[in-house]
Amino acid sequence: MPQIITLGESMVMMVADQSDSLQFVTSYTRKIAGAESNVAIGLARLGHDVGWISAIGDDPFGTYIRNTIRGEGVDTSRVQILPEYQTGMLIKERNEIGDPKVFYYRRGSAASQITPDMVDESYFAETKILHVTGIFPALSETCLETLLKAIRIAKTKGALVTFDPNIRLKLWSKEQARATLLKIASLSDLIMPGRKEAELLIGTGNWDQVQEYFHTAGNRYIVMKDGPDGAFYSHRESNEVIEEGYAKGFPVRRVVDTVGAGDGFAVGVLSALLEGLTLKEAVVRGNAIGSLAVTVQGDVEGYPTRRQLEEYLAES
Ligand code: KDG
Repeated sequence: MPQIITLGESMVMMVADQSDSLQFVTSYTRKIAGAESNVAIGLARLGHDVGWISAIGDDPFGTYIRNTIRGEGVDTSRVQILPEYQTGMLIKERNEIGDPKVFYYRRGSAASQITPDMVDESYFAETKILHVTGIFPALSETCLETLLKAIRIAKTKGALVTFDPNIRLKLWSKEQARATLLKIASLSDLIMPGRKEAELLIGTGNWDQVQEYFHTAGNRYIVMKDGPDGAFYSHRESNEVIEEGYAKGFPVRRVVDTVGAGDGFAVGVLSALLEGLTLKEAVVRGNAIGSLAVTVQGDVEGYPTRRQLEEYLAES
């Protein structure tokens, strides 16, 4: 049984081969997208035992997604095939500068039909970390209920609940996102918003206020990502400060695509905490993997193996 579990939707991703508006693009390269499976893949590359709960359609893209994720060493035994629904799709523009535009074709997808009965308690027997993001609960009411059930199970097993808000305003309104994500935050041990996400959630990206807000809400670990500059972190246990500070980002020579960097950051943080490292060390590793992720076009291609990570940290 996996030590880390995550759940969410993955989609086939078509990345435009030409950097034009999609109206003029004539060919695409096929890849995989999905924040939670990105994290699962990154953790498996570092040698961790990770499971991904999801659903796919009975279609070639679903098979491609499941087989690729399984091929990375992630346990996909809890991925259900729902023949009446299709696997979702995402199309991404190619950009020379800045974040690329993405277009979703995912409404009513197989993953949006996931229901709480698809999550069984026995799967959590050895779980140390449950990782959730704000994308899955935005897909449907039953996805939200499923996520809340997974959190309830994880808590009864004493697992750490980690939460990346990953706010996607193409999926819901600001008000809906804020209400639901603050509820999930209050159930989590660790929250890692970006500065803009903190602003949307609590009305400020000021680190002192962010720290106070989420510690008061019950989070033991808070990490606020500050883009390529680095990340703030704070760890408190029963109001006692264990550590807090700021870890600088790693310099990147050429940014190709920033999508997937936040998930890479999560891979670094979660893997390090699982290995018993401090939050500061976890954030440094998160920054390292985030910086590797932006050097390539796909979400996960830049995530390192254990050896690559060690070499990169030694050289930096
Ligand atoms: O974090 C990267 C994800 O945003 C990307 O893979 C697509 O999961 C995705 C989504 O729903 O936007």
